[in-house]
Amino acid sequence: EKHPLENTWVLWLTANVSKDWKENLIEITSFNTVEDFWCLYHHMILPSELEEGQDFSLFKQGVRPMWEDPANTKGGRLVVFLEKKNTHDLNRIWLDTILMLIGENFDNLNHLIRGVVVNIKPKNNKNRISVWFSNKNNSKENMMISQKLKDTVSIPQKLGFYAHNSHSAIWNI
Ligand code: M7G
Repeated sequence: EKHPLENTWVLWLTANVSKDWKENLIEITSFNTVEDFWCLYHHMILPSELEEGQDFSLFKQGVRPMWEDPANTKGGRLVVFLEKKNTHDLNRIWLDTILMLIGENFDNLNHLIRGVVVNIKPKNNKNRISVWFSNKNNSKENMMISQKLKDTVSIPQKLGFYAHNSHSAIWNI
């Protein structure tokens, strides 16, 4: 008997082939048990093996990994920026954040989380891992989730919280 997860999760790839960002989004697969997650994880390439301009996104079923999805229009994201050479933290934080999300490890606040994205940025930009939240104005709850993630996953970098499509942080931890 497999161990069911609370939610079904969908893996997306952003392929970086078309100029139209939305056309690059490809739904790869979904899972809803612990065993199926590990099976997928062991067959996936690591974030550090993606090409520049590509992203992985893991979102709850029913939410597309885009600002325009009705579940994201009020939302925001917690972002960790990683030096390109820091592939160890990139792969580690990606996996450990996924485990926190699919394991629903945020007490009674799990429903405020939509998913997680890893962006492999071109050129000299830093790579990024972002956790997407349902409402950017739930600052107290979003901060509690973010602090727990920072402590549990052990993220030494400063984290910033941003509205979608904005580059000025609302707060940092
Ligand atoms: P980004 O990866 O969030 O990073 O978006 P940056 O703006 O900090 O570099 C990079 C670009 O991809 C954006 O300027 C948009 O053109 C496009 N893009 C990214 N996202 C997540 C979306 C989205 O959700 N919707 C749309 N329409 N475009 C997006």
